[in-house]
Amino acid sequence: MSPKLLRRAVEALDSFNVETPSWGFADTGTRFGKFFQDAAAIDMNDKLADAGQVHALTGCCPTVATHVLWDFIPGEDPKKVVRLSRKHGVKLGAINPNVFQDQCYKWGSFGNNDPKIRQHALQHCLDSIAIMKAVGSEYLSLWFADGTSYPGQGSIRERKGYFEECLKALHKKLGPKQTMLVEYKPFEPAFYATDIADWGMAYVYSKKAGPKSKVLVDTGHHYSATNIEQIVAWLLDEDMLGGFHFNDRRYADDDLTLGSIDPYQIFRIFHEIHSFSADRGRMPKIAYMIDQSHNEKPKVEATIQTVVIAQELYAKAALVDHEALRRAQAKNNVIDAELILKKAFFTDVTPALGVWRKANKLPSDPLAEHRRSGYEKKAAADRRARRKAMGITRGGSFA
Ligand code: PSV
Ligand code: MN
Repeated sequence: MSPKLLRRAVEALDSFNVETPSWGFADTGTRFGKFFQDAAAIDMNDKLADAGQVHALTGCCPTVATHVLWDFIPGEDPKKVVRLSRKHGVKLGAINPNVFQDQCYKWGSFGNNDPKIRQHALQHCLDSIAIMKAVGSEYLSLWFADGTSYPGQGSIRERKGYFEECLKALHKKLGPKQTMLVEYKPFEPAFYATDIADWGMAYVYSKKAGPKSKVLVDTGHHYSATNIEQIVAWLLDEDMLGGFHFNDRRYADDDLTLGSIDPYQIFRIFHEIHSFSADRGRMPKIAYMIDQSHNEKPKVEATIQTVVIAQELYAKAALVDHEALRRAQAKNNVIDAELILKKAFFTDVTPALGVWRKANKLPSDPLAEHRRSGYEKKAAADRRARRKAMGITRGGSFA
């Protein structure tokens, strides 16, 4: 790696942070069941301790996304969670309202044909804005499970109208430095017509809601073969890209570790961002977040693995020679253009990561250091004992 490229990669790493999700440290599973890990977080203190461990080792995860119903105790001052996060060396990031879990949302939240339920969902989101204010968060991250599972079940246009109304009402209450992110997902739990199924719908809703609303791209929320980097490029060009939920997928919303299936795709996404920044002379403001739930991998390890691969791919994408690419494109030199991307993708950025970690007084191999630290073992023993004391039994017949 030439000194020039090394410098470029290190500079890119300086500007890259990624948010960890509180829910990624707790018990999760599939709809077929859960396989528990002793080290899984029990409460918010555990989740923030785990997030703190990831940040201490990687140096680029200073914030943690929270889910309102899973992380905040109703009636309790949210600042308590802020104090807890400080104790673990992290800050609170995006606030995720939850309008999908309560029984009242069987027929939807913002898309429900009952105005009382729509109002109830809206109030929860407004309460979430109050939490944002209390904890100093910049992002309200919205995902809706709304949709219909059978043709004819609901009026697609009427539901669209309900969504527009509610999102507009919500947008009105955002503070000057607050942004709402609208996430889309093609299916699940709705199987016929999800109310925000793709980036176009999220874009239209955001545009109608107001300038503080942007689109959130969850990399797992696309059909196979969707060209996600093209969506990213369009959203960037329209100044409508607000953030990412990173994960990888093979079939549906698999929540696999970023880059485990298709690292080149994530590289191409980052390339669009670097290319936009090279053309416009400014890096767009994007909230990079992880949205993964691990059932088989140890959760903290999987999160560290994700962060490290995200840094690697971001640094590799920073190495693309934009001028050479432009020249090749101008001449319609397809092979050279493609090879320019491949060259950056296949460059070993380990030296740059090493320099960046050393400069930031971080371990050269965060995953190895985590394993060496014995954190997982200690957390497992502590959390096993606490579960026992609390009378929580989660094992099967061999427990
Ligand atoms: C839904 O699949 C999603 O991607 C949303 O971002 C949720 O907030 C998150 O997963 C956690 O369930
Ligand atoms: Mn998501």
